[in-house]
Amino acid sequence: MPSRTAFRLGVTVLATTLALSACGSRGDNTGGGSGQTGGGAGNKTAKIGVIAPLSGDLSAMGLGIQHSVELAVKQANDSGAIPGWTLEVEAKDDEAKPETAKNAATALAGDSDVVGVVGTLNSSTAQNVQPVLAPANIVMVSPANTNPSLTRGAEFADSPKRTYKNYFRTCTTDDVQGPFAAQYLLEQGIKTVATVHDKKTYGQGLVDAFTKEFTAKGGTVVAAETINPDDANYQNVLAAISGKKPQAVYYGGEYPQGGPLSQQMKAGGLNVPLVGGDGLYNPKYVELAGGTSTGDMTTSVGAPLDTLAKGKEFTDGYSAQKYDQEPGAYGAYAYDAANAIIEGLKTSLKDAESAEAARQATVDAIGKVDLEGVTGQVAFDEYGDSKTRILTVYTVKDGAWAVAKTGELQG
Ligand code: ABU
Repeated sequence: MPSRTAFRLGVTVLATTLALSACGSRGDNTGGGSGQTGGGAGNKTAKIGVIAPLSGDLSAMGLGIQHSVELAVKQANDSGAIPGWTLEVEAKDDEAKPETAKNAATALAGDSDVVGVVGTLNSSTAQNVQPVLAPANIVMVSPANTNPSLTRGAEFADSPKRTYKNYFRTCTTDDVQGPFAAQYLLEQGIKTVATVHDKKTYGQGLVDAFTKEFTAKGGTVVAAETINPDDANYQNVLAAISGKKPQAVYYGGEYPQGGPLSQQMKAGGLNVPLVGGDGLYNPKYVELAGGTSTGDMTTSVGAPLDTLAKGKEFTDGYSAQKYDQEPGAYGAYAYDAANAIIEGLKTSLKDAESAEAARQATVDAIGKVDLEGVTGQVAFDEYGDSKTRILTVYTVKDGAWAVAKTGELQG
């Protein structure tokens, strides 16, 4: 992950840019609204929508998604990637709420210039967006949804069935991520854990996947608890866990709750690592968890950017735009998602009269995309899942996330 300081501007600047974005100004690089980015390659317009949390406590991740799409679109326009067409980004703030996400999808589906959408961040919001974009034949490529049911249905383990033909994702899934974490903890000699999740689609699914592998390989779950994500105090849950003396707490959820949970664990005397998934992988986790978070762990999708062939090119390009937020865990995945759509548009817009007329052809084209992206190979299997399934374990060291191990799930 690039350094925090490289992308950080003051709160005043962020507030100002968010206010500007609410006006939907063109050519901006802020949270929300419509914007032409880059030189403009032609006189017909096609829009790539973004649906992500652009405000609220997950905006550190959501804005990284938006800006990474803006970067891909700018580069496509500057290079004249699609002759006769200029691409624009139409970003919608879903506030990490399923109902708001549904409204965002409805607005994008009603805009005849929209030909594809990058998003969402949350699996719970994706569940509301999929049924809106599918009948409109708008391709949806998520950089961050990791719940397996979104591509393979509720019976994904025993009887996978593709849910929506217009839905794809560039990240891997929690039925890979949870077991990867379970194997890593067992390798480290951690044989007893307590689990906690936030009752959301992602958190619950991740804990389920972790638990299945951890117990199958000889580990024991000594307590299984849940929190309410709107709560700030987790003492009741911690009281239920502490007496069971777990060697670690495995948390399914995101950093706004995971950070304080870690802080309260340690303050209450439960001095064991909190371990979680990609929803924790943000510098804000360490800020919220505080100085006692050293040794906490998370898995996140993909290999560290600075180890990837195109990682530096991406971070240099992103830094040059002076966006108000770093790319975060999903920036490179959003950039690859946008470029997958752009690759499809090279075929679908070629002889199209309008963006709307090219929607179905875009869905068809993206299923065949196979390109070398920042995160690795960008190509999709028969369910719309990424063919790239690499994960990395990070641990908190010296006040920041540090790489512990990169690899693929074994067995
Ligand atoms: N993948 C972690 C956060 C997003 C989600 O809900 O899937």
